[in-house]
Amino acid sequence: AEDKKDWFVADRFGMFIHWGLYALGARHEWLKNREEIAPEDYEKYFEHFDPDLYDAREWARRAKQAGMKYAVLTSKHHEGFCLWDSQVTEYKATNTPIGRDLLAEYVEAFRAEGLKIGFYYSLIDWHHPDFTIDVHHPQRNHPGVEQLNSGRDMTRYAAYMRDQVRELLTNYGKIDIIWFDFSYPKREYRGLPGKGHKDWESDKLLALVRELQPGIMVNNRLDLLEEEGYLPDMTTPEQYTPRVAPTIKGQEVTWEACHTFSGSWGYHRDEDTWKDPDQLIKLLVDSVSLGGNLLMNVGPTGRGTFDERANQALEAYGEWMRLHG
Ligand code: JFZ
Repeated sequence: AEDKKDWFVADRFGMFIHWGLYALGARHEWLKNREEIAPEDYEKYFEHFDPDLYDAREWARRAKQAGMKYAVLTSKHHEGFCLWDSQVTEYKATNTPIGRDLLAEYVEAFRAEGLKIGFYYSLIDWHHPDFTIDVHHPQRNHPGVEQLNSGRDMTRYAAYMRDQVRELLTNYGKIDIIWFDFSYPKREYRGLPGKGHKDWESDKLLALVRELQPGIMVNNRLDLLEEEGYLPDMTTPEQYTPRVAPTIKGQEVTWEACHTFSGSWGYHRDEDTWKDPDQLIKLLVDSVSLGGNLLMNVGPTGRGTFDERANQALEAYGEWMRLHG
């Protein structure tokens, strides 16, 4: 029988794209956290976000020539900034100088090249006023952190996420993957709240996804518990490739490793850790030979282009794929 995973397992190779305001900082997508940047200082990236060279069709062509068959773009990363014209926030690309729904352009262009469409959506949000300040939040060391946290209400934030996911899975046609993301301590830590599936209301979020897009692939980062019988559509080892096929309760599972060209996911201009073509091709072969997928990340620049080093890496994949793919 045909399974909704068939295309995913057959396609094997996708492009991850981490793009947001952090591209302007050009030094890691976690810069707001790492440097504990105050909201008013981070605001400059919003005010100057103007990716004048963004051409989604060129991204799609480059992905396709590399042999990639699907893509996953950050609709919203931890910073909270939305690439689409969300009706439930002002913190979105349409309110920046570029003034366009950048996600819509991505969907159209990648679909036109015949690639499947995925959205990454962060459960973490360092901008939303109801998202409680925890140990990874940029304001964790604010002297008035307790006061800042009083009145914040994660149930309102969870409802906001459902509103956004409803937009994402209603307004852009058939979506093939939704890639949720969180990586937080679950329990209270240093007096700051922990976070887990109860805070995200992951069960409701998943039910909504299933209702809106019955055929979609959902990854495993909702903190839903495999011990309690939850089986994700795929598991997602990150920045490492398993040496044996991963299992849950003894069963082999559908899986996708994700890797970066250098180290960070967002554009990082000065990183010296770019992998060479041999390393990149090995990552693909290692995943595929163990029955897994590879989601290879590109972090476009603040002007909306792929860095020359990313283009070279993608071309190396393309050359190899044309001979061996
Ligand atoms: C997360 C993000 O924080 C990061 O910025 C990027 O988007 C990446 C793809 O995902 O980072 C994680 C998520 C999960 C784990 C580690 C880092 N994990 O499960 O070990």
